[in-house]
Amino acid sequence: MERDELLAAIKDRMPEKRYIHTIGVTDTAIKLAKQFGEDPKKAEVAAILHDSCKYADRNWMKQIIIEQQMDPTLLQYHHELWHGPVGAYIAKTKFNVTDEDVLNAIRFHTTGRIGQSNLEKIVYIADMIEPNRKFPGVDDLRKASEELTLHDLMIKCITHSISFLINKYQPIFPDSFECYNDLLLQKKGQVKE
Ligand code: DGI
Ligand code: FE
Ligand code: FE
Repeated sequence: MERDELLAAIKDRMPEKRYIHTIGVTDTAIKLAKQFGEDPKKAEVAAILHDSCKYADRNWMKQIIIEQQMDPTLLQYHHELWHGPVGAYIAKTKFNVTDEDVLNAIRFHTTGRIGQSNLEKIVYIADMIEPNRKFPGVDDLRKASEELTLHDLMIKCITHSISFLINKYQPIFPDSFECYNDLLLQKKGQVKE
């Protein structure tokens, strides 16, 4: 499916504000993909579909997680974490997305994970820094997006997310910690000691 067709299909699944966020994420993801030498078409599809299940019924999502044998740990954590994995399932079954990298970018856009691809990083970052986002520190992240490597930018973004949750005494999903550790360990591997 093409951009306009996909956008029309997701528009009914969310309030206006979320649709505007989705367009912001899409444009930012395309820009980052071009900047970091990744496929802008893949970034576009993943970004358009990333929040398609943000407003899906909680019990229905729970059922999909169980039926599709997704990570059962998800059910122990906040239901906010379910719309990524369930969104990837809908991307595959309803929107006929077959590219595993695109599906993973949707699946892990909220938490990140160990061994993220560049496309996964791009969608995670675009979701945080798109122009409609307003939170303390977002301008610093936007500025960093013009200066840092994709790897260092991802470190900065996931550090911000984890710190934010820790400051609110929220549990952190294991994939997020694993993502953070993995990024830092990879970096350490590059440094000569
Ligand atoms: O869907 P968006 O709002 O565009 O952004 P998102 O998919 O990154 O979801 C953000 C929400 O998910 C936000 O309320 C924080 C929450 N979240 C992200 N990672 C974790 C988390 N909540 C918990 N409890 N644990 C996490 O690891
Ligand atoms: Fe999301
Ligand atoms: Fe989002």
